[in-house]
Amino acid sequence: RDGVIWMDGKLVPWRDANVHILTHALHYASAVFEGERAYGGKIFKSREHSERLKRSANMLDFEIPYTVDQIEDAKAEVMKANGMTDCYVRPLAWRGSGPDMGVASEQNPVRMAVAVWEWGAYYGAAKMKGAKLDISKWKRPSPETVPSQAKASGLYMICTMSKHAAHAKGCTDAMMFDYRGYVAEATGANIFFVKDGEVHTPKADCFLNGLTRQTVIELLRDKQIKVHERHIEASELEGFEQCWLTGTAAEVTPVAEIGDYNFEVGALTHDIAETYEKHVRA
Ligand code: AKG
Repeated sequence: RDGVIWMDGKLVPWRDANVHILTHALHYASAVFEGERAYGGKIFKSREHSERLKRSANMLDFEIPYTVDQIEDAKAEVMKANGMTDCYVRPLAWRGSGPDMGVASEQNPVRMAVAVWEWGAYYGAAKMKGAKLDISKWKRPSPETVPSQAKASGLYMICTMSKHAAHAKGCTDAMMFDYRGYVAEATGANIFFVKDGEVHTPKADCFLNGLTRQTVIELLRDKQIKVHERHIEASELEGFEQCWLTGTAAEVTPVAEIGDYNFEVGALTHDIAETYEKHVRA
């Protein structure tokens, strides 16, 4: 693959952007990242993503040695160097290899990289016809167990396992319940439901309150549509008429099935997907 990656303040060829095998993050998951999309040369909610990256690192007990402005510059620099205007942007920060090996990482340098690449429809054909979701056996843990508002690589472990299980069953992705049994989210996207013209979405109290989730809620409220952020029981799935997923990568993707339940890819789903698309490009 060609192109360059921004790494610790320098642009390095894609193939040379490597780390040492004793990198703390590889052994103990001390890494945080962001997922951003640029549309027409401009990253949607760029500053919010950079601020969240720094906050996520703080939640994992490390400090990124760059200011938000410097992170903004790094993203712009790597996009320009790769000649990209419409792309996915992936900043990553982690604890590198230190003088000693072990769980504690105070002495390990904090490192950072930003990669960009083209990423089309996250769920492929499901963007049009609706995703098919498996129900994961893994539950999103309590915020007393993990820092759920950090976009931390380690928290994706159960997401990867859930998505593998879903793929093995021919599904697009998986929906996870939380530790209490409430509906939580998909493996890399938040979830919304429609019933009687109103929207219901799980309260983000044990999973990441996505920037796309927040944007979609605002866009719906601008349309005078009622949005209920609340705990959703498994038994309610049967009564919902439409369903969609939101995420930077996923954008707004309709859901056609969750386990044995079917949903219509209906008017409101199409409408919010289109409104979101216009909004991010505006
Ligand atoms: C996003 O960029 O929307 C994510 O949350 C990351 C999901 C992924 O990497 O698949």
